[in-house]
Amino acid sequence: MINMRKAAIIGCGFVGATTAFSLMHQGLFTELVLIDTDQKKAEGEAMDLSHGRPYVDTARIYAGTYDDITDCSLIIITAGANQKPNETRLDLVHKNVAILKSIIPEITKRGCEGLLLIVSNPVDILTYAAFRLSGFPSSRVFGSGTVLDSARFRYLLSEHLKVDTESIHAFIIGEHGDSELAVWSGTNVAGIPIHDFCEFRGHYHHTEAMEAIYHRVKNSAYDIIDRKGATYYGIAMAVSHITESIIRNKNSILPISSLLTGQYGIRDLYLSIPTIVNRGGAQQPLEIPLSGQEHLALTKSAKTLKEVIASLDL
Ligand code: 6V0
Repeated sequence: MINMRKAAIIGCGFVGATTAFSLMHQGLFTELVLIDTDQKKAEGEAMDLSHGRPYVDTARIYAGTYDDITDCSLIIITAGANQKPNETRLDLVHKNVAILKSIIPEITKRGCEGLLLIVSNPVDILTYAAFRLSGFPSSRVFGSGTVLDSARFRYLLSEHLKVDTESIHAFIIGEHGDSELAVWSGTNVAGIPIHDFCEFRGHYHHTEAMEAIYHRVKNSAYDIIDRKGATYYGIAMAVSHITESIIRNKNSILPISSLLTGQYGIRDLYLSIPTIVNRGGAQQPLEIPLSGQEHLALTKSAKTLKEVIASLDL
C-alpha cells in the first residue's frame, strides 16, 4: 500500500538535505525518510531539520533504512558525486551509475510501488539507468531534467525584460547539461512572441541577447560551482515544484527527463521535453513545435547521450 504523504530522499548531501528543507516548508508530507551510506550524516540532517518542526506543517523526518521506504509514494535520489570545478556532468557518469546500481535493487527487492525521481547527475543517463535497472514502467521513473534550467532561463528573461517570471513561457529542453537548448521559437510573454515583446521593452539586438542569455543558463552550474563549490538551493526548489505537481495531482507540464518513444524521431532515451506530470508520474512527453535548427540541436543532444549510454553496462 502506498502512503501518498510519505517520501524518501536517498543521498543527504547538499542537494538531499536542501531538498528535505524545501519539502518540509511545503507541508506535502507527513513522513520524510532520509537515507545515506553515511548514516551519521543522515541522522544529523534529520535532527537539525526536526528542530524546525514547530514552525512548519510537516512531517516526521528521520534517518531510516530501505525497510522504511516500501510504502513511500515518492523516492528522490540525490546520492552521488557532484561536479568539481572544470568537471562536466557527463564526467560523473561511471561513479554515479555504480552508486545507482547499489541503490535500485534495494528498492525493487522490497516491492516498492512509488515513483522514482532521479536528481543525481548526469541526470538523463542516470534516469535511463534507473529505468533499466528497476524494470518499473517509464511513467514511474523520471528525472528532474531541465526544470531547473528552464527556471534559470525564465529568471534571466524576467530580469532582461523587467516582467514577472510567471508571465514568461519558456523551456530549456534536451540534455540537462552542455548540449541543452533553448526553445526560442516558442518563447513568449503573455502570448506575445519573444522578439516582439523585447521590442516593446526597448531591446532590438536579438541575436546577441539570445546568445548571452542562453550561455548564462547553460553555464549557471559552472559559474556557481566556481564561486561556492556546489549548487543546491535552485535544484531543491525545482524538485519541490515537481513533487507538488505529483502529490497534488496537478497535471503540470514540466520539462522533466522522461522516456522518449518516438517523439522527434528519438526513442529509448531519457531527455527533457515538456511532460504532463501528475500522481501517476510522467504521463505524456509532449512533442512541442520546434524550429528546424532547434530540432537539429535536440537530435545532437540525443546523440551525445546515446553515445554515453552505449559505453555503460546496464
Ligand atoms: P554531496 O554533497 O557530495 O552529497 C552526495 C551524498 O550522497 C553524500 O552524502 C554521500 O554520502 C551520499 N551517497 C553516496 N553514495 C550513496 C549511496 N550508495 N547511497 C546513499 N547515499 C549515498 O553531493 P550534492 O548533494 O552536491 O550532489 C548530489 C548529486 O546531485 C550530484 O550527482 C550532483 O551532480 C547532482 N545535482 C543535480 C542537479 C540537477 O539539476 N539535477 C543540480 C545540482 C546537483
